[in-house]
Amino acid sequence: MSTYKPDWAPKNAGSEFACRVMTGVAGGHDGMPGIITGAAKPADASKRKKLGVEDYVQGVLAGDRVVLSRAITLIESNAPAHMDMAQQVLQQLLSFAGNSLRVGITGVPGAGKSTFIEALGCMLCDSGHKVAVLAVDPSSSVTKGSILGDKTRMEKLSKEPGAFIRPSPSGGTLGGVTRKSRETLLLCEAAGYDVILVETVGVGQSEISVRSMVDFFLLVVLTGAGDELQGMKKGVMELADAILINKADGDNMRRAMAARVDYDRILHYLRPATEGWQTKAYTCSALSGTGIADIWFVITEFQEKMKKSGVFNQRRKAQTISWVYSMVEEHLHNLFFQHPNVLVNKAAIEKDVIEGRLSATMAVKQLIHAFEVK
Ligand SMILES: Nc1nc2c(ncn2[C@@H]2O[C@H](COP(=O)(O)OP(=O)(O)OP(=O)(O)O)[C@@H](O)[C@H]2O)c(=O)[nH]1
Ligand SMILES: [Mg+2]
Repeated sequence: MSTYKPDWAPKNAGSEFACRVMTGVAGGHDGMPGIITGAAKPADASKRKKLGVEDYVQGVLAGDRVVLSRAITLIESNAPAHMDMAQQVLQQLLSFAGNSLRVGITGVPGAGKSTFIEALGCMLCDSGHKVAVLAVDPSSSVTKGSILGDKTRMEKLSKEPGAFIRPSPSGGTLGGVTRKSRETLLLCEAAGYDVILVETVGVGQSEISVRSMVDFFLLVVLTGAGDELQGMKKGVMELADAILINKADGDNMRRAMAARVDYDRILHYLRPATEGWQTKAYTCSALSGTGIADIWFVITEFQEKMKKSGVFNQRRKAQTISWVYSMVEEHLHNLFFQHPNVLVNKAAIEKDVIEGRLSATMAVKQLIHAFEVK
């Protein structure tokens, strides 16, 4: 195995400088499928059996995690042939999807979302649930990172036989990531996962996107006290079905309790995210596990109440329909902005608008005309 010196090693350091950076583990580790790094390809990679639509469908329905992973990879592929096959697989699995509780989890970086998911996920696996963890992270396509890429943060959960963890797809646009995450969610449900946890980092658009694919939306916050409360966008709080003040432990305990009162006061004046449900603030320590069972109780109470009132199913139907139209919109948007006639005329029309020779409305007419002429 090759090694090299870390960046901070003295330039002329010899072998007496004991620190080396080793390449990562390539094979199966801790019961997880191997992650292929660099040249270290497992011998059977090229011989891996090609799966047909029926193999995918049966494998997913049987709860085979390897087939599920491969089905998700198919869903994530941008190659036209794969997309076609992925849709055939999805179509057959659709009637087996839907039987889960979908929970979205958002919050600023470092709020403790992953630690919380690990604690909650392990607790649920212990009580017989099958838990899938997904991520929506449009920024990862830029940074090439992934919010769930750091396996060490969910080390315990990844060892649970009842858990399935999938890092965020690198899909480019948020629309692409959203489609892949939604379809992945459906595949996980067909594979028998009855709790789906979707983590997203709090960067605006992705929160709205996750809200639109889950039943319950949880906002994880920290006690940065007053400033954070001031800076927090009202919009984000209005998306949440519960606000969870994490790191309520040690010296932070008292501040967390105070923050809870502050949040509750503000929530009282905001429009709740779900009709017939009052969003409230709670505290927990994802690290020690205090408060995890309580927030799960809140989530299941929500599920029970909303199913009874019909809001649960109504929301799911509305989410699916609005997903259809948002994909139509995205498609039309791309058709327009990639149309050669639009591309040719755009700059001149913009110039005329900026310099006051053309009204905005007339500009629209000209652009649409450019788009429509054959
Ligand atoms: N004291 C204390 N530390 C915590 C708690 N929960 C998480 N942490 C620590 O906070 C840091 C960030 O936790 P993560 O779970 O990675 O946070 P995250 O929100 O997933 O972060 P991103 O994925 O980067 O957005 C880690 O060092 C955790 O150990 C908690 O309840 N108490
Ligand atoms: Mg995280």
